[in-house]
Amino acid sequence: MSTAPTDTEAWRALDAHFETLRGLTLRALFRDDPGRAARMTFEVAGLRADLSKHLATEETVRLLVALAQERDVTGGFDAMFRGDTLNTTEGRAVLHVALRNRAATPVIVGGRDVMPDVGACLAKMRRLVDAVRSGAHVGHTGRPITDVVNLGIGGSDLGPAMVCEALAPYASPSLRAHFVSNVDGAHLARTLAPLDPATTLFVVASKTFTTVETLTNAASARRWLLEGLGDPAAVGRHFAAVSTNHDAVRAFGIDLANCFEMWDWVGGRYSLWSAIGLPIALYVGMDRFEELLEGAHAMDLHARSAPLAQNLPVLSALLGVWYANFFGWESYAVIPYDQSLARLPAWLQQGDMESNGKRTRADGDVVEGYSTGPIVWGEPGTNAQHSFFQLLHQGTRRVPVDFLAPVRSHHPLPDHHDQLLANLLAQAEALMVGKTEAEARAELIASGASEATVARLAPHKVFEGNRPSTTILFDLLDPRTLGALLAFYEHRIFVQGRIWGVNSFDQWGVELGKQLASAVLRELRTEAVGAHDASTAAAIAHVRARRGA
Ligand code: G6Q
Repeated sequence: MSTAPTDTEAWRALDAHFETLRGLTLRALFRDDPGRAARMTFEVAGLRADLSKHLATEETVRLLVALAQERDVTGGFDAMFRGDTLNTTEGRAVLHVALRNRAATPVIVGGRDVMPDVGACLAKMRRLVDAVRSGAHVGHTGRPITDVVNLGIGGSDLGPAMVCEALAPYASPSLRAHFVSNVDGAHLARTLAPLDPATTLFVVASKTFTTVETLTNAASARRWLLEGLGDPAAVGRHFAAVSTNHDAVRAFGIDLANCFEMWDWVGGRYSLWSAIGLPIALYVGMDRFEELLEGAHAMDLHARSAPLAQNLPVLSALLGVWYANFFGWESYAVIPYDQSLARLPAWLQQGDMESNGKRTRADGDVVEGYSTGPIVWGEPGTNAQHSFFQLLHQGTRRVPVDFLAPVRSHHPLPDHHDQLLANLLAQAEALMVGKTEAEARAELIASGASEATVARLAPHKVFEGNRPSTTILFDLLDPRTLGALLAFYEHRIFVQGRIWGVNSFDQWGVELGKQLASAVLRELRTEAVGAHDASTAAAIAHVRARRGA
């Protein structure tokens, strides 16, 4: 979608509409409209998403949907699902949805249906997964595999790591999953310290197989394995790879029989549904992995076919645009009341900020007069309540929140889950209704405070309220539900990118980091001198001198 969204009629109407809403309160919206909660709650693919606690009237929603129409969000979904080259700067289709196309209807890229390749890759994954989990695939010394270590970074790490943690209740008790991403040697060394090379399987996950962090970790992992087992032939039974770059995989010494296919039409941050999900499948089994795909597919069907005004990812995305662009709010918090979703904010941070953190539009023009992707952050509740919720309740900044929780727990210890849910529901309500000065005074008086204490403390106990949130509840965090939840966020990102007119599928800012480090690395290791500012040059000289010392 080219052109600026600010040039649309709907944007101008939203600007004018925003002015009419000054003084709007959520308390009043609920008081005046008994049907609001029911009307703005959506049940999709096992998720129950309540969008009623948002600063939006029916007219706001109507205008936001008109914006989605003007930006042709439906056409965007059609183009994505059809395999059009949406990633224009890299000349690629964007087809993570094909990876979970459980109907296997043809998806044509470059004149060729990609679905047989997707199916073949899943079948190959199943063979290795079943063999490892059944004990048929043993290590070099004949012992079964007990530990899988994924070596990958960014999109080749965050998704699988997050999903493995989330689906731990479904894991085999005899197989552990570990994730090493950072080139900081501590990450690999600490992970390997308690492991036995004879029972460890490494998965080198790198779409390009050129990422220095991953290749450095893989080389050290291979050394560790060979030191432990003493035979170069051991690599064959202890290393698998996921990559588009088969030559580099072979050159590393990994048998192509253990190399799993990736395609350039899958972006790294959208790749957990591909063989990048191999550690997930090893950890929870191939059937569970396919259930994850099915959940995502259910959300795909909804995103593609539900009318815009009933479309959950579309509406959630539009509310995000409403806050980012009309209220000028810069961040967005995601708070899972579920410890096993602890890594969800990190995964979403990459998905959202790497996709929509852009200041050049897809048509090549610089974004002017509006902001694009917000800052995404979060931590699990209730922990977050004891750290940054102060700012959410009483800070000068406004941060819309997504609250997430399962109604039932995999760990039903007496009291725990009721407390968890009660906290979530109370927090969402408190953010919305706040506490007036009169209410704060009344509370203090009821507690027996003196007149002077009431006067002194009441202003500090005022909560402005009117702070919006979405609450997403689901029955249990199972693979299907998780798949639907993650696909919901992916589509939300897509819709926002479409509104803002950016290419959500390239990442030149990440590429820059890869180039910059290599020049400095050369200078740290040799006498080479590069052209740097005085501060960087001094830091390089300091490191060289200290290391020399
Ligand atoms: C994701 C990004 C980035 C990428 C990593 C790892 O969309 O492109 O996070 O996933 O840089 O890349 P490789 O998989 O090629 O090692």
